Amino acid sequence: MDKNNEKYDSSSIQVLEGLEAVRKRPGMYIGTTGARGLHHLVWEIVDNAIDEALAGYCDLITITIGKENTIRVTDNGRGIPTDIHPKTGKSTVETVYTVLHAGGKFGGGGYKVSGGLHGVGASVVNALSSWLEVEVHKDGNIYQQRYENGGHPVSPLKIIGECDNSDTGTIVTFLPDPEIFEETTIFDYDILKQRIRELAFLNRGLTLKLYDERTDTEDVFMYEGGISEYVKMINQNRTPIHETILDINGTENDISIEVAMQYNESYTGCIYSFVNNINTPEGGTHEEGVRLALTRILNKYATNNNLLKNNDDSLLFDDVKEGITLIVSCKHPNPQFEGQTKTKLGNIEVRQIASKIFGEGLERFLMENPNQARVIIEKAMTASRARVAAKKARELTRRKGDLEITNFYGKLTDCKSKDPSESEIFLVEGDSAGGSAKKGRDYMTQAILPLRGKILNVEKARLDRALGNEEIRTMITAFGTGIGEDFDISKLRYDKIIIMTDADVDGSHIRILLLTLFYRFFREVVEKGHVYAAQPPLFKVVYGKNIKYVLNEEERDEYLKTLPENAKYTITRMKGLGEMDADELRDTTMAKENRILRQITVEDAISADEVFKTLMGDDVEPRKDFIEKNAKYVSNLDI
Ligand code: 28F
Repeated sequence: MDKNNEKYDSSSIQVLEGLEAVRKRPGMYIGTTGARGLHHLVWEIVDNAIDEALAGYCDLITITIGKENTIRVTDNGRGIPTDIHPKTGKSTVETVYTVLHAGGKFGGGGYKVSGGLHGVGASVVNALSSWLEVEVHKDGNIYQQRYENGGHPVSPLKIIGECDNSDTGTIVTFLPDPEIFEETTIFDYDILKQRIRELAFLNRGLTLKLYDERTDTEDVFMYEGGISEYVKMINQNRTPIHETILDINGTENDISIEVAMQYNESYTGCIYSFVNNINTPEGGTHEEGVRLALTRILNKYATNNNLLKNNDDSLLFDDVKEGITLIVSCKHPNPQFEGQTKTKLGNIEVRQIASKIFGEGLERFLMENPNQARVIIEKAMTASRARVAAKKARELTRRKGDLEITNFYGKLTDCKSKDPSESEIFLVEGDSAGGSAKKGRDYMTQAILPLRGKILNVEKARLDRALGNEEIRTMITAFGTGIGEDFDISKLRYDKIIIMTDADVDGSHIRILLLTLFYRFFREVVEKGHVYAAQPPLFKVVYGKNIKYVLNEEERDEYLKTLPENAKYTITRMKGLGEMDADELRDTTMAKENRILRQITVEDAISADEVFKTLMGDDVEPRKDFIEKNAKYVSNLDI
């Protein structure tokens, strides 16, 4: 590196304002004077050390929380220059710490890349501290200066000792002023730890240590793999669908782009972007460039390998996004931030640079790893098919106006009430159970929709085909919420959606399919607790005139214990829903007074989703294997 050519001289510092302004209106400089603002002080100092690391002179930064809630930050960089600054007539150290907006990023010179969204710098921290000390190790000397009561120097910068010539760096210690931070002056270890780990991911090879002298806790972070290790951590609780975490880097015109990504089995894409170590939740040109390239290159690869049948099949960003974990980190010498919260990168040149660097890297990866490429393309194509099917279902449900006339509700036997809060819909397996359910229902509040057992051979069907199935479409229409982008939970026509299926293989398949559908297209309905499983009883105990239905062996035995010793009773094992008559079905499973419903949780839906994917896989062997190995687990879903 030829960083010496870019050596600062002290004149690149501009003198702007006094520190008094900072103390008068701290919010203008650090946002709040609550816990957030307090922690912001740490980031201002750490950012300066990181700038020195980005310039290539520092590879170790330590942050220590003292017993009295002081903060000490050290780095092993070159040390802040100690020479006299021509404009201020004071040392550069004192200038940096007492002159507002002093720093490379405001002076035009300084660092190429500089972190810190606000970049207000060290002088603000000084202004808001009861005391602050800077120590610089440089040229064999140890320099020191102390400031008190909001940044007033106690004395000029002075030499307080000697050190080895090779020992260089900066040490800053400060105590936040309780008169400014009225809410709290106590540092939260986990807040610091979280961001420090993120900084370690974002700055490959940089070691960041965090110590807490209050509790004698420490954490050390260093990631040789940078953001690719970040992706690895995020995907830890998910199941990756291919082995390699792509790690693509490049630099053009001093703008560097780093992208790490890997797909997992989930349907939600997770894309994080950063500029100069700052999160950009609103995205911007760096993220746009990457999105464009991802869509373009996956389409190109799929087309070249004859994976797309016709043009209509082409993949949209929404398709290639499903299940992706992607981080893009851009380092830019002059970032322009836009948007509501100034967290969106605006520099237009970045879009093309990001797209080119990432696109080339991705294309190369696909060429070199055809097996992984296939898995990725297949995932996107499945998403694309589901999207098209959902669109069709949506279009059909949109024609709600003429529902009554065209018998659009199909086999639905609706309830009389139009008040969703008291209405329920039973999804019943099989026509014969459907018949009994219709007879046994409370016609005011209970709607019945029979689903034929064999409508879906789930093992062969795909989710998108299920959406095309007429009975499933009737169900979607009946819910009233719409699907996909039309989805609106406030339009749900029933407070309870009750799945009523047998505890056998067919029943289990229908349950898995329904839960998977709900999870993918009606997740909020599950999250808000509207989905239930009916629990038909397994035994009927008749004792004289008493008839008792019980769910399982355990309950049966419990009940039998309550009977007199030589009581004469009969136990009947109930077969299936289809074999119960209307009265039995009502008394045991449907009537609000007697029935026991099990509320379906998101976790249930996720497990179903996992099972579904395995059942749906193209390979028969792993599927068989799975069913055999997980028979017990699958039966847990047999609600
Ligand atoms: C614990 C916090 O603040 N580290 C820093 C340096 C190094 C240089 C520097 C800093 C020039 C224009 C200010 C040294 N030698 N850690 C830190 N390490 N500042 S802050 O230069 C001062 C800047 O504005 C430095 C040659 N060039 C730069």
